[in-house]
Amino acid sequence: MAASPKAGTLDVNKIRADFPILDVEVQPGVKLVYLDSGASSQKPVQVIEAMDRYYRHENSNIHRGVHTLAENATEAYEIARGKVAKFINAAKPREIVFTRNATEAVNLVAFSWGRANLKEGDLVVLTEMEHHANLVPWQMLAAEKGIRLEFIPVTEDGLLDMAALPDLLAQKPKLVGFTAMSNVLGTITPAAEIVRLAHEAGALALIDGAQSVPHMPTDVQALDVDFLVFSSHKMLGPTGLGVLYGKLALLEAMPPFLGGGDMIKRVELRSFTANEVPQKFEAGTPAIAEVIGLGAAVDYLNAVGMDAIAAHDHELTAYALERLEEVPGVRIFGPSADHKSSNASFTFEGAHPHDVAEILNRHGVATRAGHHCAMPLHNKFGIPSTTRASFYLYNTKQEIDQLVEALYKVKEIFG
Ligand code: 7TS
Repeated sequence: MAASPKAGTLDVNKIRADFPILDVEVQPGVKLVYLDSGASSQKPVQVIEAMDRYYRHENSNIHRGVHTLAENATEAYEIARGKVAKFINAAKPREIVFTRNATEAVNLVAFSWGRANLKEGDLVVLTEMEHHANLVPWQMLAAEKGIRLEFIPVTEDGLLDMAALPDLLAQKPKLVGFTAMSNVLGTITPAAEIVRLAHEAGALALIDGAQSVPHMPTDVQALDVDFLVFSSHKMLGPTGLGVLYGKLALLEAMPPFLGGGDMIKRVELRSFTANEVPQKFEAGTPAIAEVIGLGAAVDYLNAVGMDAIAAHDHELTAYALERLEEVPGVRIFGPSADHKSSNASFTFEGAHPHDVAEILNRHGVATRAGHHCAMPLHNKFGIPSTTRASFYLYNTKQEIDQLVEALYKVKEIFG
């Protein structure tokens, strides 16, 4: 297990030893430089082993059996819920609902809370830097219910234009939904301030924490946020699992989202009574092994320390910006290092972002090219796509140097 060093001084070598995949040679003699954690993080042995142990020794369906395995599996699942609750400082484990991913968690809010509480003409405020996950569900609801959508603009330097917020809030929105960290620009948005202003205007606040929760400490009570969504797979946990945090009173007042087993107390042929929160929102057999894996991921992140991880990821980002700026033809998107973390998206003059990523890959450097599920944001900057390098606790400055060296090879090819 990784040591618990002071903030900003991670023992990265020790951490790297916990991630078997980092030793993979992507081609003979070319070791992986994984700079795509913004899409999905790698997994430490502690997570892999927790899931392996579960399948070898505890595997059973939960909440339904009286036999020992079923009881053990149920207990392990609920212990993991408690760990996730504590990780974001939720007041109660019941405020944690497990979903398939962050995307499904936003859909749950839109189609449970939104359908029940919004009517034609009601306003939902989002931002221009949202991932499609916090955009399309609201567009679908807008088509269904006739609600209106407005957007906090993004400035040229990749910040939210907070000066535009008062006018939007004066229109009395019912909900303000925004990302706490942009998956393209890396921008860290002023989450606590936006939540406070939303509440003053009588709106609820939803934070998309898919990028922020893995990279910085999160305290839902200090934020006073109403809903927070995030994904296990971006924070060292397995895929197929997301989290919706909601204030208990809100979750209790919301109708179910998906219907079926586990989410009911009683069923008649033509009617049902919904179960208590959170089971009300966890229809069917959940991702049991994945929840247990996420519990192990949370243990790992806590052992390293979220303050230390935040400091490390920020330091790498600042270093990456500094190094990328040296490369002629590279244009970096997003704010200065003071306002961002964990990723750097860029274009390269004369080379398509996909070609850049492809040449980087030849040198073992895994990045991502495309619109990163934020097409409106790319449109805003007048570009169809970018190449994105993203960083996490196991990355090093030396890997960023390798990225930059490989970019000079791109330059040789494209002039
Ligand atoms: N919100 C943000 C800010 C994200 O970055 C992502 C995934 C999601 C929501 C959706 O998460 P999911 O687990 O439901 O898919 N972002 C990315 C990315 O930037 N590249 O691949 C996935």
